[in-house]
Amino acid sequence: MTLEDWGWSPFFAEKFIAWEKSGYLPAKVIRGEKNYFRVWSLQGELMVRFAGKVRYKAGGRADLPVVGDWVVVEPQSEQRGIIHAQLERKSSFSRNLPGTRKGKERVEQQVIAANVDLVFIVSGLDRDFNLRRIERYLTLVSSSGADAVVLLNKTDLCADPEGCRSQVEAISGNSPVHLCMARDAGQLDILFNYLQPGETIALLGSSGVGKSTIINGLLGEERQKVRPVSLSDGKGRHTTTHRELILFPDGGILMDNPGMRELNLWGEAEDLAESFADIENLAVHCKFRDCQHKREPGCAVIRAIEAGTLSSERLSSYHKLKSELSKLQSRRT
Ligand SMILES: Nc1nc2c(ncn2[C@@H]2O[C@H](COP(=O)(O)OP(=O)(O)O)[C@@H](O)[C@H]2O)c(=O)[nH]1
Ligand SMILES: [Mg+2]
Ligand SMILES: [Zn+2]
Repeated sequence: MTLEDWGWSPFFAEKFIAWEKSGYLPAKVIRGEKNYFRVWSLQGELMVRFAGKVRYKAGGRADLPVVGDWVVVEPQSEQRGIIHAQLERKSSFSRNLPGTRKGKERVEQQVIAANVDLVFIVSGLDRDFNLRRIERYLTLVSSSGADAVVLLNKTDLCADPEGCRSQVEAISGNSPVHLCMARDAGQLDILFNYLQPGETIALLGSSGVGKSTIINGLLGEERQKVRPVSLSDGKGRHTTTHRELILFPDGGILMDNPGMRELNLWGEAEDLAESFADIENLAVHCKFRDCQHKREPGCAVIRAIEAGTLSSERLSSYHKLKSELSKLQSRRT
């Protein structure tokens, strides 16, 4: 195994130069536990904690290491070490962890994962299927700088998978959409094309859509715990409790994720330009440059809805996500 297998590149090597003489090692955070991290380094796997000063220097939760980060580790024994610093991220994706403090609404960035190249947005073709949720995921991924691929799993539970696929294709822009049935590992072949040495693919989606089953199918072994079938229609149980990176023998890294109940966006209104490119392209033709596409005269977006080329549900979804992002922006400044 090499550092490159885990995604090491000149970008990180340059950040590590400052630490080269220290005798510390670069290490990849591959799993987050409650009080420590599991990292991979050229000395093998280590269990590490933060040095107090890392916690102290971090401006907030968003600056602390997460799965996918490269960190600077001082080995202390064969199995243990200490994190002294975290190398700058190439990319990361975040959500907003809303909460209140002293009765006031507050916003807080939670970095979910770092240095992800591609996201598989997994959706089940059973009761989970929901175009609006897929739009939310696509927007979250476009804020992160990673590319997205949509996987519609459990084709065996759906009467018209192709119909669902075309509905998703209408909202997914440049992101490819694939149908799959993870229960039958033979049906996952197309996904192997996405696995590239040193590149990280994160699987995101509600609990129970089949993320861990997909990973097991690709690996050809039952590595990730999967929810028992008898319970598979009950919502709210997370079998995967930890975010974790898995290295493929032939190259490529997959990240399994626990389901997230609340997926509040963290980003900027401009991020919708990618996930709602159809609406933003229409908006160029609106009569007013600051048209809100609500009821203004000469609105090209409303015209498209009247002509049946755009769905009104998609426009309301756009309004909803845009207002969520604008509110977030105003609270942050
Ligand atoms: N019918 C059907 N069930 C599936 C398929 N893929 C996964 N499942 C089942 O869905 C349940 C949840 O899968 P799991 O991988 O734990 O989902 P995760 O929470 O997204 O990781 C399990 O009972 C799987 O056996 C599929 O293609 N068809
Ligand atoms: Mg799982
Ligand atoms: Zn308009």
